[in-house]
Amino acid sequence: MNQPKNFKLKKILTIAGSDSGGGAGMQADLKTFTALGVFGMSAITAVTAQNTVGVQGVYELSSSFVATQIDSVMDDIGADVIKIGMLANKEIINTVAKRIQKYNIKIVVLDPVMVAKSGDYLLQQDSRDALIQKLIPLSFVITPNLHEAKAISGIEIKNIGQMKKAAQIIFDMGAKNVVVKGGHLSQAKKAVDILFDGKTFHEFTSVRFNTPNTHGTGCTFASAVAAELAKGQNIFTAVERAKDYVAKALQINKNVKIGHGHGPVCLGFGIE
Ligand code: PXL
Repeated sequence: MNQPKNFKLKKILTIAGSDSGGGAGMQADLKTFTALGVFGMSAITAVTAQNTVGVQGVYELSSSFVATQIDSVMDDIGADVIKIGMLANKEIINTVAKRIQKYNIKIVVLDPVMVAKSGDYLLQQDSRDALIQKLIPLSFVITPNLHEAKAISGIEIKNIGQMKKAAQIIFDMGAKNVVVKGGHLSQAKKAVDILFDGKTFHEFTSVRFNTPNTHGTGCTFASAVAAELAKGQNIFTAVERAKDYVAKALQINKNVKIGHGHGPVCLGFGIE
């Protein structure tokens, strides 16, 4: 594809864990960035030994080596947007917060990853307060699912009214925008996500797909939001397009068999 002479490629740094199975984590992030036409870079926080069935092991990198990776990228290449996924522990959270401040990154998409679908912990349980205190105030948008929204806000979430209440509480912690993803809301026929920008609650509704291939949905969604923001979209349009992207990915992947469990959402091609 020929780009016009004045084309300015947008760059995103994902700070996230590696999923050896290729379905979630930084693998999902980089595939999504590529599919949406932005240049992806990575600082790995933890390496998981993982497949579509579960997580067999987690190896956390030292926070100082996470910092070194971020410095390597920022000192030479730079980033228009930072997307954050699995952070593993509070030392890494503190380091990432300091680097965001050092490099004065304004567009930070925070996916507050806590637990894998298999139930394995991706953030040590004593680290929630550090996430709230250090990273939420630095984030342009945070994208919790219902489980994470409950853990952060401290309230029970069983309906759309409570999703809005949680979004308000998390907004008051300092995030500029909050997307509470309602995909796990039981009994609902549609998947409803709430975006709160401090003034208005926007509701995004989509059909629920009947597919086992849902691994990496959260990473893919947050990465698509990050890509659209990098390309200059406002938060409403970025969320709208990211939802659309995930819906298309779920359509495309539904007949693909990868592994014996929950197959990946994002194959990285076939949409654009
Ligand atoms: O989907 C959350 C997530 C994020 N990062 C890594 C993961 C997962 C889920 O399995 O493995 C590395």
